Amino acid sequence: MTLHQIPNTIKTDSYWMPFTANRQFKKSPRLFSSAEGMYYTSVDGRQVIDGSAGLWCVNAGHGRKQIAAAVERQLMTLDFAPSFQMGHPLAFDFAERLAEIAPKGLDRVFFTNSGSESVDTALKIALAYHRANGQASRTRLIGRERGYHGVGFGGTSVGGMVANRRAFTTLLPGVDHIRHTHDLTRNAFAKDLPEHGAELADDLERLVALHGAETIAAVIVEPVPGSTAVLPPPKGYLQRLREICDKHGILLIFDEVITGFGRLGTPFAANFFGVTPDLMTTAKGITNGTVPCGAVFASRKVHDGMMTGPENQIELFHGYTYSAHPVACAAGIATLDIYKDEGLLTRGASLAEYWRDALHSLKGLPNVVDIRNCGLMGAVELAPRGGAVGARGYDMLVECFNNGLYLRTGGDSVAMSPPLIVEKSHIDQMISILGDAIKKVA
Ligand code: PXG
Ligand code: PLP
Repeated sequence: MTLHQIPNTIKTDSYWMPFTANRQFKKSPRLFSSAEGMYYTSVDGRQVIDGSAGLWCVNAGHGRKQIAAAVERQLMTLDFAPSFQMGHPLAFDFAERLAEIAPKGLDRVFFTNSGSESVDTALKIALAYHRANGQASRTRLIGRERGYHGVGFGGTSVGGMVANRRAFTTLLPGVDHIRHTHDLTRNAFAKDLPEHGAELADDLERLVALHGAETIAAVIVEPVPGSTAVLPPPKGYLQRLREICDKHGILLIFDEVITGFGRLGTPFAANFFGVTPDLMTTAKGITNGTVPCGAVFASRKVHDGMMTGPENQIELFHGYTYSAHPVACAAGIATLDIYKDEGLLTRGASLAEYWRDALHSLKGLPNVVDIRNCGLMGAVELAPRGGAVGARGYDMLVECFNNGLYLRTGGDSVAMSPPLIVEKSHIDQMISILGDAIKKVA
């Protein structure tokens, strides 16, 4: 087989791939066939280091036998159980285990199957909570420019990545957005959190003045946006957002689908920033990426605020066939065991400085206009090639893959966030391949 050639037994026509340039991809597919620890193996037998923990989800590294064993056991014991007006013990155990590691006060857990479902669930809980508490006029949902909150209609509506919205026309009514915090003029090459921009949180005051606080249900932000290539919040920004929400009775939702489960060197970004939201959406690392699962963490205030009507009445008319799927719960509990035994929810803290310095060593290479880092998340932004936004980014993806590094690209930025089992030698390897690729695509 030549490089990346796929076995000719694989037909590529039927599979309509997500978030992929299908026709371009199928002319020269990039395929993985197995994975272990920090490495994928490509179908042509090469080791490719996983710079992005799969899609920011394989926090404990690949091929964890403990999770596989738990999944197999569960499938043989209780393959499925209904969770509407019925239950199974593992769901309660998993929720208790999650509550133990949750930011203080966020210990009520609603299960979903993905980040997108977690986001739509949290938005619906926010609306229902206000209605249950006599504030039915609070129907507006506020997102942020450049935000990514998955692909449901709710998440797409509050999301702020233009390409993800444009084709889908009007989306939800009554949604507005605060400004993003990306500011190359003032903050380029900032290490960790940028100095400038806390005042951008005041943009929420502008929307309050425009719409009236009594119409706003919730604000949703990623504490550190991931999909727009890692945009750490300016110092003090999230604190200020929390204060403004409190002042106006607006619920604050942190979308921690990426930042949850140790990516910043703390269990959640809420711990990292010392700011507690009212609702927190998670997925991905909750099962180490093995079995689809997500969870919304709610404060006692929100949860208890919904437990009001007659006891025989369903409090929240919402849920998924696969909410608290037994196999996902088994995988999740095994994952939490690994995180605990190996200290992975805080391990990133001991490597963050090394990660930061390694990334910033790329400053000065051709076309590098910004480097950003926070915990074990990092990004390098490249200037677009004249007239072809995204072309250089795509070339980076291909060049890195050809040379043994898998990473994510968005536009002309590359983003990396390795499994939390990463060693310094792995970081060196990633940065070396990345640096060579930057020079190559110059
Ligand atoms: N919220 C946030 C903050 C996310 O990052 C979702 C919601 C949606 O999760 P699901 O499980 O429905 O995909 C995400 C997902 C990338 C990339 O590399 C990011 C995500 C997914 C795939 C790729 O930018 N984030
Ligand atoms: N569509 C139909 C026809 C259904 O019956 C259901 C669930 O019963 C759904 C969609 C929702 O599926 P899920 O609960 O897996 O999200």
